Amino acid sequence: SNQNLEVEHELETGLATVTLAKAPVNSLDGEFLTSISNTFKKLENDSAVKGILVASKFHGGVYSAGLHIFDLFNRSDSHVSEFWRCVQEWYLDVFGCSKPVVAAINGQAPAGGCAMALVCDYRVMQEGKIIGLNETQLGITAPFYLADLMTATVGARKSRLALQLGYLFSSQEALNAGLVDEVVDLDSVIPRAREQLLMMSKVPQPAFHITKQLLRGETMKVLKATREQDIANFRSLIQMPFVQAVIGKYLESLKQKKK
Ligand code: CO8
Repeated sequence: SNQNLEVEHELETGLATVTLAKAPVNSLDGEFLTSISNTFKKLENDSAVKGILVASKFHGGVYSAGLHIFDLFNRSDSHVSEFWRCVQEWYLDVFGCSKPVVAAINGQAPAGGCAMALVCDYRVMQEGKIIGLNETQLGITAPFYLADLMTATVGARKSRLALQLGYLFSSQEALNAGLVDEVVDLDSVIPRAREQLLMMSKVPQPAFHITKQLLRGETMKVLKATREQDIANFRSLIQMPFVQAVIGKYLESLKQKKK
């Protein structure tokens, strides 16, 4: 554990809780993504761990505000490339985790925050929050491994509309679309997520692991084979002056909101 990430182990059940604790909004910069990756690598290899719950320290506030936008604004090609490599690594380690993983979405979950929830096996969300892949609103796009996951989760038609518009769902809309599995009041988010995780952890684990691998292996294989191309695609989009201008405006609007 480091100060941005708390990991607790329940000895009797084998459940681990990963708490995202990077103030103020769990924005995912390269270092934070890497510490999440490394934590998942350890949990994957620890045979005492039977399941992983992912929650935010900012209970009732923000689950994760997504990628750290400052890593996308006015940065060198090499910075953007290395940052995107961390995003890929994070995806491979969390999406690729063979153990049951449940998201306790106890706050807002735009963009990468939604991605953090989508890579899990089950999602319990707090009522009255927002979730979605709003990338196009920032002038960028969700990579194929995230867009495909959205489609696999909510179906082709809803995914197409949501990705094109960069639509943010309310908790209730997310439930109706199947983007999350349950919507509950704040105090029930973590207990319900834990109950579901406990149930998943009791499925005979080799069967669980193989099934997860069966469902996710193809995406993993394609991403592993196309990492450099994916980085080059993202970098060339992000470095367009027009896109930089959109991101700059978006950062301005985040600041304006305060006044
Ligand atoms: N990165 C960096 N800083 C951020 C981010 C962010 N994503 N979001 C918020 N902050 C900062 C704010 O600027 C503010 O800073 P300061 O206090 O210095 O002014 C502070 O965090 C608190 O933010 P708010 O005052 O806005 O807090 P609220 O509780 O009112 O709102 C929200 C929280 C709803 C999360 C709101 O901040 C928000 O909408 N943020 C932007 C969310 C967003 O659009 N993120 C997109 C990032 S791009 C992305 O994630 C692409 C993913 C691609 C796929 C990756 C996986 C494969």
